[in-house]
Amino acid sequence: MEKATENAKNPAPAAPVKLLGSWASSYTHRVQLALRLKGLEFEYKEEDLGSKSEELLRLNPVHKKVPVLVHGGRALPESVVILQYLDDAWPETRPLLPADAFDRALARFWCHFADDKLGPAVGAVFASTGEEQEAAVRQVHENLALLEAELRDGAFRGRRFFGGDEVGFLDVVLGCGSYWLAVFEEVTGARLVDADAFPLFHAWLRDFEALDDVRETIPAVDRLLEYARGVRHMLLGLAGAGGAANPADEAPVAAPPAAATDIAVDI
Ligand SMILES: N[C@@H](CCC(=O)N[C@@H](CS)C(=O)NCC(=O)O)C(=O)O
Repeated sequence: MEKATENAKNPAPAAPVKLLGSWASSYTHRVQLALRLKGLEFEYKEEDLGSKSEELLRLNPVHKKVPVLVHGGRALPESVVILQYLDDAWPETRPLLPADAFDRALARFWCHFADDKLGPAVGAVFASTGEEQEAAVRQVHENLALLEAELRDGAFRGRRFFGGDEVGFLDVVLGCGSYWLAVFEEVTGARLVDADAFPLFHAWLRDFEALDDVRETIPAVDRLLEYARGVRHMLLGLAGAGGAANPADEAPVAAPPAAATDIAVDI
């Protein structure tokens, strides 16, 4: 990632931590929440994703995205990679991953599910209308049903949080993203998290959102709503009346407002 400079040594745990992020980015929220849960001090730098800083482009030349964690001068991108690093670098302060090897692997598996299946399905609801949106809503429901089954009879049975009595790695990954569900419901009119259909998932999300660290991390719903309305308007404008199958393919000619395309595909 960064070149071999005087900084290219393993940072001491006490070395300063800085986070480059964006206020509406759920990936940024994952890292902010993990840092808060672990009680780690950090400096936050807000990025304008419509006009990325030279620092961001230098520190994340591969994806040019936030979040990027800088620890002792060394830079690390990708939210899930960062979360794992936080646990590796500060193992004593509130581990986020479970202690058991199999449970750790399962948490990682469901993180992939969140990023590869659930997130894109929710993004497709946000970026479409009509029949296309109905199909995307069905996909969200199928994915939520899978999680509900795990909470009811599977790996997470009987737990308040995916991590157990307290939130852990998977809660952070799934939770920072799931708060968009209510925002997208409001903006699109689609019903995504029906408490009758997904009672355990619904209860989990309610408990997660009530935590002080989470409330400190997630922006006010009014702000998210305003942002999401603007992005949806722009996406549907770009995509034409029916909406795009994959908004990422509808690359705008002009630079979009901050993170406009990401919210739809990557919430
Ligand atoms: N897989 C990455 C996704 C990060 C991502 O998509 N970040 C968005 C903001 S939500 C971004 O920086 N987008 C700017 C761009 O694509 O130009 C992660 O988990 O960190």
